[in-house]
Amino acid sequence: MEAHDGLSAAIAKGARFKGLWASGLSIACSLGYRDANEASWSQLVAVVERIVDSSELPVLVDGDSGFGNFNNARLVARKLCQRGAAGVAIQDSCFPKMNSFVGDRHPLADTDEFSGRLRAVKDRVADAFVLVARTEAFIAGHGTDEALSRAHAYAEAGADAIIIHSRRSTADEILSFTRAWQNRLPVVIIPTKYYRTPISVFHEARVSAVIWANQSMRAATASMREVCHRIMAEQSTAGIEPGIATLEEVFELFKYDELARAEAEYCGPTLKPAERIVGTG
Ligand code: SPV
Ligand code: MG
Repeated sequence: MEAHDGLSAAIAKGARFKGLWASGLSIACSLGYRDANEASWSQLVAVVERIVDSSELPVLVDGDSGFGNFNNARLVARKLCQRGAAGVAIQDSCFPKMNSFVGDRHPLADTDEFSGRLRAVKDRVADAFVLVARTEAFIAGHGTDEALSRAHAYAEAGADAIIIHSRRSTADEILSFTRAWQNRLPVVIIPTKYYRTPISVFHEARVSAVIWANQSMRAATASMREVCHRIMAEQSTAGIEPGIATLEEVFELFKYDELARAEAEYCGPTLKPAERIVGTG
């Protein structure tokens, strides 16, 4: 499940998702940027740290195209690894990338150059850190042959899994890829546009993981917009109160009760609150 901050990560965990996708699009939106490499790698790393901390789940990070060449890619991968991410996905786009659903200009990186980017990442991170190679071949308008030859090259370069992406409203490109790929490496998909395809079809195609890449961010956008417009129109929050999370729910999500218990344990029962703060006890 997509997460773009500590809150969305904690909510996804509460819904029993076992792993998170630190979505470039959703993180860019939450920071007020466009998904076109406007946010820096250090901003991404800072957000990922919050996602990791607040969920304690494995987090696969959308590393876009690696923020430049092999050197930028291995630097950001190492930083993500140090901050506790479980892996990174790097896509074969040129820098600056543009979101896969925007416009028709999605130039692909040279296959050998991109393979070098992957090898550089693999050589720089811990063995357990997962490297997912993502091909944008279909997004760039190529066919299954190009997607396959790239995926094979990325497998040779040391990728642990492949993301195959499509912007069609049906899964035909994805299924044509999985048929020919024969599961050489695990396949990960992002059915943002072909969401009508039942999950059983992906199981049959031996897809290993499905990323729901931006639905929390879009739900938040719709909800925040509605609430803001209604408060402005109604000049009151009475009407929207029943439809929004209570403060108690929010406090529960972030375990405020644990803080009270920790205070009792570590501050000592005899200390008055002011003494706890200045540490005179
Ligand atoms: C993201 O969530 O940022 C992704 C998926 O990369 S997509 O927006 O479909 O490119
Ligand atoms: Mg992205």
